[in-house]
Amino acid sequence: MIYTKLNDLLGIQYPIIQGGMAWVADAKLASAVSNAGGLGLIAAMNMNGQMLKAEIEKAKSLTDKPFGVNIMLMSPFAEEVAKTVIESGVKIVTTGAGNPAKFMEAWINAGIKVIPVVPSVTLAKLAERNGAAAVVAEGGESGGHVGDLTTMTIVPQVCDAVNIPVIAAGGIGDGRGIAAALMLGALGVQVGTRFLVAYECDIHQNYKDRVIKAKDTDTFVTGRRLGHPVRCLKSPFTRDMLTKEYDSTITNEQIEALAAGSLRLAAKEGDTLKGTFMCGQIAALVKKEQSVKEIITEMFTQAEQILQRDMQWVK
Ligand code: TUI
Repeated sequence: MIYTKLNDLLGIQYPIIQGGMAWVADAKLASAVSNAGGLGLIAAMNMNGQMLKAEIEKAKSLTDKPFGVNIMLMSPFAEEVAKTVIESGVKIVTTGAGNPAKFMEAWINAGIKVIPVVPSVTLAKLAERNGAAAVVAEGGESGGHVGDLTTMTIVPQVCDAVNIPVIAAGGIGDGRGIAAALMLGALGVQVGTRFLVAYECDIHQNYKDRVIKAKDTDTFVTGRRLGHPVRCLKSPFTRDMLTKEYDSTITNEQIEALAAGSLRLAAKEGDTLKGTFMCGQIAALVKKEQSVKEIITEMFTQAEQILQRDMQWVK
């Protein structure tokens, strides 16, 4: 059994949290992860306060285990959903795509454990200063909004810089990734891409098929010019987006307009022509659909085997 301080901090059986994937992570996926012994997260990304409240109530009806909410700070509803989590009695909040400083005092006063997802040491230190219970140090191998550092480099640096628990994210898709994250000093992992193909994940089948077929080099990062780089699967549409980013005759507004709605089109409609399928670099390790419980137990069984049996290299 792999047991760290994170198990106690979050009240979970396995030190794994599910990524707060925009347009993907709903009450059904979050409750399945929590029921399987990890920490499930509802992504507030595209929801207003009322929608999020309903999703939280749904999760409460599906699990009696701890679960949390991920707040995407670039969302137009960020202020609104920041209040909703307090009103709905959510106990754990993770944040992404920005600095949560202005919300933290209110969340902490409401008894919420705040876990910012950070792409740098600077933001990790700031989060700790502002009272974060832990941080997720996320490398650019992740799907979705990414920073510049890799998981291999950000995790040990954040571990050295803060005294709160560090959770590693980015490129972790099996037990080897968990074992490696622990070796780097993390006390747990956040996993997104592998859960995309869970039976309990209600994205379009085309999305799951594309993840399962993906090879090592099938993702890249678009949106750098717009200030919000997003790792996604290569497709004629996303390649066209990238080309346009290098075209100085096209304005940022025109590129934003092209991208608008494309995340929803991928997740909900499975639109392979106009959709942006966010996906991490680990997709090639994801070979089949499985239940959340199978995914988590398989990952931890493999990690335990590595840590207990295989780590005998020093003679
Ligand atoms: O947030 C994520 N991953 C996401 S959010 C998302 S939705 C979306 N994003 C961009 C465009 C359109 C839709 C999809 N994937 N991961 C955590 C993460 N946070 N990665 C990087 C950051 C980050 C970036 C800048 C955190 C803080 C930050 O601070 C800037 C500042 O304000 O100082």
